[in-house]
Amino acid sequence: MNDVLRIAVQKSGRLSEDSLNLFKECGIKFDNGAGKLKATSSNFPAEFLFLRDDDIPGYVEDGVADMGIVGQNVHVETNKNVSETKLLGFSKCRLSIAIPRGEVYNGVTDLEGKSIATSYPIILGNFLKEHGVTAHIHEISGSVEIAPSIGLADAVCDIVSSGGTLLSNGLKEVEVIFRSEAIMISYPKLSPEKQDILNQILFRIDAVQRAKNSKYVVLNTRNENIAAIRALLPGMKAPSILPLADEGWSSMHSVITEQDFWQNIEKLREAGAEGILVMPIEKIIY
Ligand code: PRT
Ligand code: ZN
Repeated sequence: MNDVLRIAVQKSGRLSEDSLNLFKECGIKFDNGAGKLKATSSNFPAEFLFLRDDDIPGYVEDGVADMGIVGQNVHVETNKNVSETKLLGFSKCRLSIAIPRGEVYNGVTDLEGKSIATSYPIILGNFLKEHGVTAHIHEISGSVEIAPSIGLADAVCDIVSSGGTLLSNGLKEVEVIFRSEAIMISYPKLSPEKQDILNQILFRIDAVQRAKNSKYVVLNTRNENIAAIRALLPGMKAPSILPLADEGWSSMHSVITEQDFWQNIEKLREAGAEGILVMPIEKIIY
């Protein structure tokens, strides 16, 4: 039987779109039509399971799924025995403690003896323990932010992204206790065949991620400026330099990170670069 890697992704929620795009950008095709619980790729040895994010670490620990994508918050909170394979850079958020806006806060010791509502009792418990604070953790599964206004708790510990939800519930963020992004987790005892398929996916993800951070830059300049411009274009190896039809002019081609490009754009122009074109790159393979 040919091996197929079983990949668990969130069925619908904040991780879904970026998780599915990641595989699509890697050229792995599959049909994730509405309501589907499972899909098989038509061009890669992979099968997708669409699940609730909280269930994914358990499936991966048991080997029902070989690999999965969840937030680090869910990975750490569920505390399953899985391998941490790769951070993916999307679904960034933080887990924070917040208190009613009108209250004074001088530091963690102010939480002593208070009750804190959260869906993350493990991460919160670890934080309080580390700081030697004893508080009552009130575990609830949703709508955590309304807990103080209905008298259920003195404070909350919840996921924050823009901060809008806290604000609209009259709360202020006082401690960031954990920072999270999407992480790829995998079954620790994959067969060599499945590990090989996973490695192929990781290779493709690296190529896509590298490309996302880079731009292909083409510019024209007088030949006497080439050395100065070259010093501003780190490139993958060295820039390609091609003569233009106009005597004494060349075009220079290079790949640079988007950040380097913006940092150097003024210097490039001062050094004599003209007609600068900046193009997206789809994949970079070293
Ligand atoms: O149905 P299922 O169980 O699969 O999904 P879910 O409802 O448990 O999770 P979902 O889809 O809301 O989030 C999935 C993951 O996305 C989380 O585990 C985090 O890792 C990450 N993430 C990123 C977030 C947010 N940003 C986020 N803003 N998860 C939740 N929120 C919520 C937060 O709980 C709060 O209610 O958004 C609100 C705060 O947002 P702001 O922008 O108002 O601060
Ligand atoms: Zn969930």
